[in-house]
Amino acid sequence: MRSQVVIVGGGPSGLLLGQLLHLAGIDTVILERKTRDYVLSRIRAGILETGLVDLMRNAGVSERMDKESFIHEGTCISYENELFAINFQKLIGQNVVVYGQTEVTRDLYDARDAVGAKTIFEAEDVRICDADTDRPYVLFAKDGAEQRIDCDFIAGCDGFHGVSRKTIPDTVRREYEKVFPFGWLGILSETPPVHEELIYANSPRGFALCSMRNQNLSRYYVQCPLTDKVEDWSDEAFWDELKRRLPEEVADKLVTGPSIEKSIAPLRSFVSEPMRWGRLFLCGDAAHIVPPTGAKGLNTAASDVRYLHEALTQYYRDKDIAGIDQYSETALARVWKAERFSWATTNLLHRFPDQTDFDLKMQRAEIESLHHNEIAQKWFAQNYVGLPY
Ligand code: RFL
Ligand code: PHB
Repeated sequence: MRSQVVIVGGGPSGLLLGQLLHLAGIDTVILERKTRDYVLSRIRAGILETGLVDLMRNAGVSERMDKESFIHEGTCISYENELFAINFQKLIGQNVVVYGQTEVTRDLYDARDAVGAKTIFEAEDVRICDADTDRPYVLFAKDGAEQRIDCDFIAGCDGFHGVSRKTIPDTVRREYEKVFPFGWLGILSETPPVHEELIYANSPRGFALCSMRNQNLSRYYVQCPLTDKVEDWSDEAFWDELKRRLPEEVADKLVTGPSIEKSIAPLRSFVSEPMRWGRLFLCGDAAHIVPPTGAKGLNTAASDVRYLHEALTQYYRDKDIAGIDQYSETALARVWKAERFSWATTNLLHRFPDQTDFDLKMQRAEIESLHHNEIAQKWFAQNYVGLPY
């Protein structure tokens, strides 16, 4: 088999890149380790920056998103019994969009089917070979038989646990990591959201987040110890804990119901440099992870996709390698800013096991400055809606 670009990983990064390259006349094969149903069963991001919304439109996959998504002009933060709003629209004239990652992924799979581009599911034991030469190829097993695809380039869009990053030799690759000493327990429930905007709650019992997918589908999270297991948490225990972390006026309005999904995610900041090695390019979670507090993971993956599809298009259309040569540096410059915002909001809103009284006072002073200081609010708003590409 031969393809101009092999994309390893059929998550949102790989699919969006595939669609944009297809529109530029560049052929791709996507190799996905799992089944399509499995990929679509993962409940993840819910907030899209305008940059990602625009990319979906450029990729011709925005029809359902434009109809079914919700525009949020701001977000709310609570501490102690106080709730305040940060209005992005008033502060900087921009919004974010509520539309689940599952829906983004579904729309992209449907679009890929419609154009007849090749996706191989349950591709096992993917190996990226000779990426540092002019003739790279990818080996994998499908139904027990080994297959080979020769290509010009490989896009490693296979997430944090994928093989692409590890293909870059240790002598070249440098990793930066911070593992947070807690996780997020999340549930999805067919109940109306407690508030029209998201609420990020700092409470003495730990962080909580009230989010949503639509008017009858809510997504809630509570900070929990890494030792907790999903089985330890009944729905009742979850709702009780959530209520205790919200201001009374909010907790009193919370509509509870059975969870339709419940999972625990660890929190981690991670960046691997460089994002290019020869003809291999890393994209999205394969190269970097953020704690979900700033809603930056999928959005940062999208900015990588934007840079990479432009670089590859420039290469094929104009025989110009400038974009390819600059990809790692350009992508990383934006990645580190998103890392900083995600790390800062995580520090601002969570309880840490070793936090001193002084640390708590600092946290409170910073939240108060977000509450009352327009410059602090503008900084938050600019980062939350997404820094320019
Ligand atoms: P993904 O989604 O992990 O997809 C990678 C794909 O690669 C496949 N794969 C392989 N395929 C072939 N061979 C191999 N060896 C392979 N190894 C892996 C996997 O099966 C998978 O299908 O990475 P991608 O595409 O880079 O997308 C990244 C996003 O999924 C991620 O950044 C976000 O979900 C993060 N995130 C959020 N991001 C936001 O922008 N806004 C949010 O509101 C937000 N909320 C969240 C989040 C992540 C969360 N969790 C669970 C980590 C909330 C949570 C709880
Ligand atoms: C979500 O809706 O899943 C969500 C929203 C905002 C975040 C993280 C997750 O910061």
